[in-house]
Amino acid sequence: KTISIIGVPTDYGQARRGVDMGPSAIRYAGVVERLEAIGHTVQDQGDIRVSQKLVKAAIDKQLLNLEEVIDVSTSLANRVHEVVAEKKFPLVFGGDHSIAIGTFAGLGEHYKNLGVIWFDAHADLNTPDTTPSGNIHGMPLAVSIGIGDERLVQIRKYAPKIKSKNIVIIGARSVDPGERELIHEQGIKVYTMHEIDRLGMTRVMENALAYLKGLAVDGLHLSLDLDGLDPLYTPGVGTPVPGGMTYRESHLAMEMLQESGMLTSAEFVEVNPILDEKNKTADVAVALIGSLFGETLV
Ligand code: DIR
Ligand code: MN
Ligand code: MN
Ligand code: MN
Repeated sequence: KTISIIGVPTDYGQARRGVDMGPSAIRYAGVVERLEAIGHTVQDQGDIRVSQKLVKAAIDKQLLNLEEVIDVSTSLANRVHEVVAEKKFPLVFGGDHSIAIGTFAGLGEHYKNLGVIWFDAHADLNTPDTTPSGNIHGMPLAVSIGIGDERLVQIRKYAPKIKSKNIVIIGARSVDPGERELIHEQGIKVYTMHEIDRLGMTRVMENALAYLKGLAVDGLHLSLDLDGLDPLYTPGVGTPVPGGMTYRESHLAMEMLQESGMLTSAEFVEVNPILDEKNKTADVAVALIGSLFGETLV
């Protein structure tokens, strides 16, 4: 299957400038060459057009840059929708994690029962009522299950985009009180760092994939926030949290996803080259993408 790369150079979902350069950093780290070297056909569609700020002052402090996020999410959703309709594999590069709102909006009409692996230090389940920051990158999972600002929830005019029980969060270690409530209320499956320590990544991934298989998912989306890894390996992120997944644990997770044969789309987000050390975080992203798409050592 042809891999179709879509860059989303936006930083509107959070407060630190530079994450809009993520797509360039990932391309510069050699992602196309890496995928072609293992025999994939890759079409780099370039970047979604992201406009300058549409609204000068914040209207709603619980939903910063709302108009801009709606604009970017709508364009991305339309592009992802087309790519899937063309039977290609969407590989999306952020940009901050608010872009997942658009990705799911584009995927949702194609899958009745999409499975989701959310690899992240955070749960991204805040709402305008629970957000501690007003940053929309902390809200994409809530929006995609139909909870939050109606204009975000209704992108492409349908909701919800995904089912709560089809979500598996892996690597969480910074969860806000409102998010914890939503996790319990919605029955969202979470493997925190504690479970990864106790069970090891092998069993976490075996359990996660068996769980999703048991739900008979008709597609599987990986949303990988680079802050899911320990900041030792991925320092170029806006909200680093210590105690994260190691380089090898993350690779193992990618390899097991590849072996499952279930993956139908993926996105890599929150690479911020301004905060990085010599493009280290983009290099890690590209190495993980290699494993995800079947690179082997021997
Ligand atoms: C925090 C941080 N939970 C918030 N979220 C982040 O602002 O809602 N998500 N960094 O990736
Ligand atoms: Mn995130
Ligand atoms: Mn359609
Ligand atoms: Mn995160």
